Amino acid sequence: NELKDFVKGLPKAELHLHLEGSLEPELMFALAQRNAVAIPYETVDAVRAAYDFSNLQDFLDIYYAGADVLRHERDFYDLTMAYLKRMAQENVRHVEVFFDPQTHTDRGIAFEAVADGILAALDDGERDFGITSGLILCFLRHLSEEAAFDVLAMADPYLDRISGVGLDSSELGHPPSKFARIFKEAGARGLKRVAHAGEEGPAPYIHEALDILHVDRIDHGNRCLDDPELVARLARSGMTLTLCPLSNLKLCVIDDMAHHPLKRMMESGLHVMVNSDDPAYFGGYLTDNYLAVAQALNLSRDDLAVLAKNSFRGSFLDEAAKARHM
Ligand code: ES4
Ligand code: ZN
Repeated sequence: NELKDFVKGLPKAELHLHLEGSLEPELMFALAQRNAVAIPYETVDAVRAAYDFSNLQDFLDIYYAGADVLRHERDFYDLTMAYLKRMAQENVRHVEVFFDPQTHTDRGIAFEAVADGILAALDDGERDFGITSGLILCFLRHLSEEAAFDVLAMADPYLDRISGVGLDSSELGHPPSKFARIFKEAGARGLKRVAHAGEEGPAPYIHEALDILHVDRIDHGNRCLDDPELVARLARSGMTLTLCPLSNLKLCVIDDMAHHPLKRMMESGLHVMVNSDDPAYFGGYLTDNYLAVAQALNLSRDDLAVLAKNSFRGSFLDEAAKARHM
C-alpha cells in the first residue's frame, strides 16, 4: 500500500541490529545441515512457533541456542550478507550492526572466523548495494568485566575496522557500572560507546550509561520516561535513543503497540529513531518497525521523515556523509 511504499522509499539507517538476531529459521536449518549440527526443531514452522517470549531472558535463551549453527567464517558471511540484501530492498543506506563475539568464542569458534566473515560481507554489501556500515562489538553483560577484557584483547588486530563497543544481554542485575573499566579502556582506544539501557532496567541504569560509560548513544532507553529530569537532559544533549518497537512488543516491554512511548518521546524533544533489533525473532525488519508505530500511533509522514533523518543524525558517519543522506 501507499504508506508502505512511502516508508520503503525513505532513505534510512539502522543503528540497533544484532547480526545473530537476523538468523532466519530457513538459514538456521541450512547451516544446521551444512555443519551437521543438531537443532531441537523438526521444521521451520516449529522454529517460528517457539518464538513466543514473555521477557528478555526467555528470548535470550533461544537466541543463544540458535547461534550454535554458526560455526565457520562462511556462516558469518552468509548471515551478514542475507541481512544486507534485505536492507538493500528497503532503501537502507547505512547500518551499524552489533555482534556478540563471546557467544561464539565461548563455544570454541575463533574470533577471527567471526570477524572476518562479517567484515567480508560488510565490504561486499558496500560494493554490491552501496550500503555503508559500521561494526559494533558487544560485551555480554551477564558475564564478567574480566571476560570483556579478554574479548577486547582478541579484537585488538581488528580495532581499525570496529567502530565501537556495546553492551547487551540480560539487563536486570547487570548495571552499566559493572563495565566502567572496559568502557574507559575502549574510549581510550578511540572506540565509540553504546549500551542497552532502560529496556527492562530502570532509569538509573540510563544515568549510569551516561555518567560512567560515557556512551554516544542509548540503545532502547524507553524507561527514561520514568524520570522527567533525565528526559530533559537527554533532549538537551541531543542524545540518540535507538528504539525497537516490534522487539518491545515481543518481549512484553509494552503490552500493546498503541502504548509504545515513541510518540511521547518525540514530543518531549528526544532524538529517537527506529530499528529492528532481532528481526528474525521479532517478526519484522526495519520497514515493518516503522509501519507498526506509524499505524498504532497515527504518525504523520513528516514524523516518519523525522525518524529517518534521526537515523542518520545519530549514526557514526562523519558530518559530510550525514549531510548527503539528510
Ligand atoms: C537483545 Cl533485545 C536485546 N536486549 C538485550 N540484549 C540483546 N541481545 C540481542 N538482542
Ligand atoms: Zn538490542
